[in-house]
Amino acid sequence: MPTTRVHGACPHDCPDTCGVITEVEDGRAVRFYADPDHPVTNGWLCAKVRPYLDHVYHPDRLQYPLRRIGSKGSGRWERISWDAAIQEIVSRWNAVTHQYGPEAILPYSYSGTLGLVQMIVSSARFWNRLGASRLERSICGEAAAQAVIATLGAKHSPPYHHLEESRLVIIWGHNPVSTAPHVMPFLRKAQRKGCRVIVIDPRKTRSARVADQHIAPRPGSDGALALGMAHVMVKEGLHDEAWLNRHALGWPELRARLDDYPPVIVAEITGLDKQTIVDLARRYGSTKPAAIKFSDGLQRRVNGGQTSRAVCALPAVAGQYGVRGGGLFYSTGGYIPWDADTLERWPECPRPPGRIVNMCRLGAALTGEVTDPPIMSLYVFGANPAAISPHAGLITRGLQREDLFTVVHELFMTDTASYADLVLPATSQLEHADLHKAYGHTRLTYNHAAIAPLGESRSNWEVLTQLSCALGFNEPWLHQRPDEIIDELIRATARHTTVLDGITLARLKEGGSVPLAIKDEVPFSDGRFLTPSGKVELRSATMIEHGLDPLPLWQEDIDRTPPPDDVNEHARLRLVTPAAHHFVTSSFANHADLRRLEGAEPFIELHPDDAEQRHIATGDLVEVRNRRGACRLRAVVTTDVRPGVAASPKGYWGQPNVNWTTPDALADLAGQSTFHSNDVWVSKVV
Ligand SMILES: Nc1nc2c(c(=O)[nH]1)N[C@H]1C(S)=C(S)[C@@H](COP(=O)(O)OP(=O)(O)OC[C@H]3O[C@@H](n4cnc5c(=O)[nH]c(N)nc54)[C@H](O)[C@@H]3O)O[C@H]1N2
Ligand SMILES: Nc1nc2c(c(=O)[nH]1)N[C@H]1C(S)=C(S)[C@@H](COP(=O)(O)OP(=O)(O)OC[C@H]3O[C@@H](n4cnc5c(=O)[nH]c(N)nc54)[C@H](O)[C@@H]3O)O[C@H]1N2
Ligand code: SF4
Ligand SMILES: [Mo]
Repeated sequence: MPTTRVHGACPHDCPDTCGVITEVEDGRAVRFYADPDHPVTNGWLCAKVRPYLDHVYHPDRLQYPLRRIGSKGSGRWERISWDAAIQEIVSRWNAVTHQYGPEAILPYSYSGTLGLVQMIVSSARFWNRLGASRLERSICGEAAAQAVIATLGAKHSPPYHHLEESRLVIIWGHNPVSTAPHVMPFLRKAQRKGCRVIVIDPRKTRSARVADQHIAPRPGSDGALALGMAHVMVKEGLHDEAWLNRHALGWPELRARLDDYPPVIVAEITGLDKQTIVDLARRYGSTKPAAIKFSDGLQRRVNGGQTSRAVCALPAVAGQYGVRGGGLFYSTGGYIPWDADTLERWPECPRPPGRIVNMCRLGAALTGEVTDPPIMSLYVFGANPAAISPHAGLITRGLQREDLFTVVHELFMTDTASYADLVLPATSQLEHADLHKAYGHTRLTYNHAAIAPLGESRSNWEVLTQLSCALGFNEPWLHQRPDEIIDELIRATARHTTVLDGITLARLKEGGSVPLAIKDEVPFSDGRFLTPSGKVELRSATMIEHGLDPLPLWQEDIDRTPPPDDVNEHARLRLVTPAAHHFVTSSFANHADLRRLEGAEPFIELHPDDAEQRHIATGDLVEVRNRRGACRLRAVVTTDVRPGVAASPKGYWGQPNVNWTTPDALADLAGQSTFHSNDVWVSKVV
């Protein structure tokens, strides 16, 4: 039987965006593996995606549209046709629009796939034409992104392989072994050449285990740590005054601000030894090239914007921006600014951009915070908010509203889908075409559909084109095929950037990944930054516009929700809920094998001191709660977390999980989520 090899891209929310190959025999995918020619993927996939065919052919895949016949969440469904499903959506939406206007409809999508067509365009055009509410997409890393853009002008990171040339790498609030695995071979090579890797994280992560040093500050204290390091560097003359005078805006003011962060004070704030702080500063100030690598875990908290600003200032203080192997490794996501008009089509839409709803406050929005008009219909795709968005108990309450018409387009019967009125079956990455850029490297990868859609499943864009037909939206840009969209976006974007020079749809479709035409691999090596001043903006007018201090500073990271009435307020623990190793957010948590590897039951790590005070031992079932909600987890007693800090991976679903406790308060910047600013009370279930 002939075997076809089909090139594609891993669609999951991961900076590595691996190149993949699917082998198809007789219409069935039989083998799935890494593209050996992709220089970052380098022939291997992570533990999550290696068994991808189990995901594609999972027995629980939804195969046809379902309509609810019992009460919401009762799990009783009837099979209906696509025509009936589309007709029902259109008639319900017409009624909602007639009574409340189209802004009463809210699309909710995020990172089930990062594809250009199936996520980015599918989250924009159709909804703009409809005049629906817009979603503020701030659940993941907007505070860091806006901090980086305000300081440097763009999310332009050096490539991973430059880390090989670093002599010091500080991995700050980031866990690449799990979340960006293809960084690790480069780090290991650097370590073999004598580079020191330091991980700063309140818990001993997999990355901390393979580092040369692990520093565990109190959660939320990193802004003070960064400014304290700068304080020591200045005091000891380890900063680069000449570089700062030439390339930074606001250095004299920041320098004066650093007086507030002497090591004694920073030691108190961070819970670290004074000497640890001084040594870290000396090392960072005297080792070149020195890189700081951070991601988004650090900033998912109330002070996340200013914390990111403080970290972004350090490479300037050390004169390390524009240095090969030095600088800041955050994200390459800014290299392709997709042409906004082609993507969104606002100019051709009948209504101007309307109301925006912050995705981090979905529960509140569904239960009364958003009025005029209230949200009367929710359309979810590529997201699982009932399990993975903050204050999930409140979201669940919102989803139970009898007057809310909810459509969920999914591969699986997730916690969110289980409360829908209509569930629509979605294609997997092997069943649709798309284009993928990455946020960890600078290659574009075309994903060919390898197999026919399973059952009656349809891609996101296909469903939206069908809704366009049924609603009488005749604009050609709502009826293009994926390739036409990709082609048009590449051409339109190439008019205002040179990074797409020589890149065409045809070339992308040849298979494999195509590098962007980036002239200088070391961002900012010419000393020019993409900020309004052309300098590193240590003092930023943009921050003033956001209502923040124009200079980085540290403020206490507080969970403002009062404790439950019946607890000892001093017995609070700070719960961090980072990425699981074997899931991508809540995707894959329904795979028995991966779940077994992660821990068959959801668990919480507690320090022995905290466990003892609560008479908790490893294996005990504990209740984790606060005023927002509660969940039950298995205790794991370990010194991997600091005293006063608890940790539990995000992503488990099927029962109330950690997100029933996480806050829906917003951070200091960009409406960012604050999952980790979470105080909980933990007790043994007896
Ligand atoms: N395996 C796997 N990979 C993933 C994901 C996944 O769920 N699973 N998710 C993907 C997504 S959506 C994203 S955004 C990225 C995120 O990538 P990362 O940012 O690397 O992942 P997180 O685990 O969210 O956070 C990193 C670390 O921040 C630490 N942290 C929390 N608070 C603080 C603090 O106050 N100070 C310091 N110093 N550290 C702190 C946590 O303990 C955690 O170890 O990963 C992507 N990759
Ligand atoms: N406690 C805690 N919670 C967190 C975080 C944290 O650090 N702590 N991190 C947050 C972060 S960084 C992020 S990015 C969010 C991510 O949260 P989400 O974006 O909601 O991601 P997932 O939970 O993976 O849900 C994606 C869903 O999309 C479905 N899907 C996959 N492909 C497709 C497709 O092509 N079409 C359709 N229609 N569906 C598809 C999958 O089956 C899956 O159920 O989670 C956040 N939640
Ligand atoms: S999740 Fe990340 S590391 Fe794993 S295959 Fe996908 S892109 Fe590669
Ligand atoms: Mo994310």
